[in-house]
Amino acid sequence: MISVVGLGYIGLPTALMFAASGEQVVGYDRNEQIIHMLQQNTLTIDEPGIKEIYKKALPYIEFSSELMASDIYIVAVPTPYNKNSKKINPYLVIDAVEEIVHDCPSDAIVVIESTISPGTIDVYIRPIVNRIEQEKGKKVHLVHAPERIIPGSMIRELRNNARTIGADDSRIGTLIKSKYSLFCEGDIILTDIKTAEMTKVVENTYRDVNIAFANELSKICHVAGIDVNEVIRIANMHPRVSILSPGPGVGGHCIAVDPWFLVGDYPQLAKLILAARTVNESMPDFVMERMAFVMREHHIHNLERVGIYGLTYKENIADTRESPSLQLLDKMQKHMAFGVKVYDPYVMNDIVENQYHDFKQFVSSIDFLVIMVAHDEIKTAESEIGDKIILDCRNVIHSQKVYRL
Ligand code: SAJ
Repeated sequence: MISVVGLGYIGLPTALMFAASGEQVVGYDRNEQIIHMLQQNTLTIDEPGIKEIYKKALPYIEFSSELMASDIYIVAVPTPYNKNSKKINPYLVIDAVEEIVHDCPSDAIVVIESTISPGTIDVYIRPIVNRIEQEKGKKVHLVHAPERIIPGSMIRELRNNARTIGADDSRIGTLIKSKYSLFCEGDIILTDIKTAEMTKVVENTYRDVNIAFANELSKICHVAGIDVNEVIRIANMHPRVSILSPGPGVGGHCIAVDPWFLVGDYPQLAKLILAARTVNESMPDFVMERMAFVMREHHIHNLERVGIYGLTYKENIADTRESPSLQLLDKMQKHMAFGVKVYDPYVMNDIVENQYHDFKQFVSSIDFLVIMVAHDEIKTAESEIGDKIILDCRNVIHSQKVYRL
C-alpha cells in the first residue's frame, strides 16, 4: 500500500494517478477539512483531466486524517517560502518524515517529492531518520523523487514527463521506479539523492535565467525602439536558440523561489543566477515606469481610471502566489499610488482593494488597461477593449496601437 502524505497541488493528483493504475492508496492530510471534502467526493483542486482520473481511482483510494502503516510513503507537503529571508522552511517535510518514521513498519520506503534546497536530506532529514531507526530498531529507506509537473497541465505532465529518482540503494530506486512506471510514460532516471535534489533546483533555475534574458532583452529593445517579441520570434527560428517570453515578472512558488537556494548556499559562485533573479524581480518596477509614461502621454491623472488585468501568477490558473500583479500593487502602494481597479476571472474572493468580478463592468470603469496575465479570456476580448489605452505586458493583443513593455 502507498500512503501519500499531503494532499495539495502535487499530492492529490499523484495519489489519484497511483490509484487509477490499480495501486491501493491512502491519501493522508492533517487538514481534516480537506479529508472531509475528499471523503464526500469533492475534489479540492481543479486541473484538466483530474475528474476522469478521480473516477478511475475511486475503487482503490481512501482518504484519512490518520497516518496508516504502508510499505511506501510519498511526502508531498508544502515548503513555505519566506519572502524576506528568501529561504524555504523545510519543517513541514521534516515533521512529516519524522511522523512517518516513528510509525512505519521496518523496511518502509519514504519518498520525498516536495521541492527542497539541495543538501536538506543529508543535513536535516537523515539525522532524524537515523536516530529513530536506532531507537526503534528498524530500517527505513529514503528516496527523493522531486515533482516536475506544471500547474494547468498536471495530469498530462504526470503521465508524460521524465522523472528523476534519487536513492541511496539502487535496489530501492528500481522498486520505486517500477511504481512510478505504472502511470509515468516518460523516462525515469535513477541517481543518488544529492544529485536529484540539485537537478530539481537546476531545472527551475535554468527557466528563471532564460526568462531573465528575455526580460533584459525587452528593456534593451525598448530603448532601441525594436519589438522584442519579433526579435525573439525570429531568433528562435535558429535551430539552437530557444528564448522564453518577456513578461511583467516571474511568480509562483517554484521558479521565483528555487534559484535563491543556490544563491543562498553559494553566494560567491552563483553570480549569473543572482543577476537573473534581480532582473526578474525588477520587472514590476519596469511595468510601473511604463504605466507612468503612458499615463503622462495620455494626461491620465486619476488612478481610478486605470485597470490591472490579472492577479494570478500565470495564465488560466487560480494561483496568486508571488504573482507579478500582487508585487506591482504592493510597489504602487509604497509609492502612495492608490485607487487602481483590478480584475481576474479566476480569483473569486476579494484579495485586493477595488477588485471586480465582472469583466464588462471592469472594462467600462477604466480608460487605461494594463494586461499582466495572458488568460484565454483576454485573448478573445479584443473587440470589448478596443477603444481603451492598453499596456500589454504579455504580448496578447495584436493591434498596432498598444503599448508594450
Ligand atoms: N514566465 C514568463 N515567461 C515565460 C514563461 C514563464 O515570464 O516564457 C513566468 C510566468 O508567467 C510565471 C513564472 O514565469 O509568472 C513561472 O511560470 P512557469 O510556467 O514557468 O512555471 P511554474 O512555476 O508554474 O512551474 C515550474 C515548472 N518548472 C519548469 O518548467 C522547469 C514545473 O515543471 C515545476 O514542476 C514547477 O515549477 C515546480 O513545482 O517546481
